[in-house]
Amino acid sequence: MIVIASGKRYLDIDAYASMLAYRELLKLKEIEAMAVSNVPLNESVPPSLLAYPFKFDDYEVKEGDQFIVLDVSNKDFFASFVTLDHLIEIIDHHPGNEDFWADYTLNRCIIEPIGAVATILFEFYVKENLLHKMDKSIAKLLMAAILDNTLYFKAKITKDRDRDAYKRLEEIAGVNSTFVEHYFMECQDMILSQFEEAIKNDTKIENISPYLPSVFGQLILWDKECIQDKIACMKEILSSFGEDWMINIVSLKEGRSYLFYSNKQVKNNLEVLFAISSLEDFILLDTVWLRKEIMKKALDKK
Ligand SMILES: [Mn+2]
Repeated sequence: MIVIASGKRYLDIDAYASMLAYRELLKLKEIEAMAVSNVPLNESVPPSLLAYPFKFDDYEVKEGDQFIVLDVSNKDFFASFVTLDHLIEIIDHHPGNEDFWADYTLNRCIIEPIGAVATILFEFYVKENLLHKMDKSIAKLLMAAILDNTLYFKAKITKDRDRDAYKRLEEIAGVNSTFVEHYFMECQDMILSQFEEAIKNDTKIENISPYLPSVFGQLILWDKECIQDKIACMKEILSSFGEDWMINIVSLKEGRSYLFYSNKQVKNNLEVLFAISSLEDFILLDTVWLRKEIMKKALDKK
């Protein structure tokens, strides 16, 4: 049996959608395969997508099964049941492990900088000339994955291939532009319903640069307005991690990042880093910045 797998801690919509799309593609080619995971899904997979008629298989991995791994290429993070001896394929977009796999003989190993693995899966359907047979629900899952992993095409890793794939998937799914807001609002609702957990799960504590506090949180929202009455609560949660903190609130609808901070010292450092000054109790950036991009800017600053 061919088993399609992903990571070992949690799966996001890119892994989820790509695994199901790959299984369905193999089915169209009359190759039997199972999409298998034993870990939770994160808040990028909202209830309406889980209600689609495509789900993971209830399958127990057996001796001799072969593995295709998607959206992860660091072997230490592979699903626990994956064995390297029987690994046949890796499709990923996280850099860093290309050299390791260069020494392995796999049927296929694609690790490339692109917005989403879902885009690569879309391209597989095109290559196999089976796009006309793609189910509408699979198209919607892949669309959600591209939206999430490219942050609505605003993340710097986004390629034209992601935009092209999305456009063609939109036609197959037969949905209009409200899909975007609907998807991100549903993810936002999941974040709000477990607000403290969401902040804790996405806060990094690490000394990176004199320009940044060691506690650095991030929330990716559709509309920053939705946390207006939660700001005090958010500050309290972050203060529990340390005296100096900041949080990057991405507001996708506006295409901007809001930086909240613990005190004047942190504020001053951020104003120097971004060459900006603010009269508000936050710093408003004019585009979306991801935490990893802010970290890189701080590291590059002499
Ligand atoms: Mn991904």
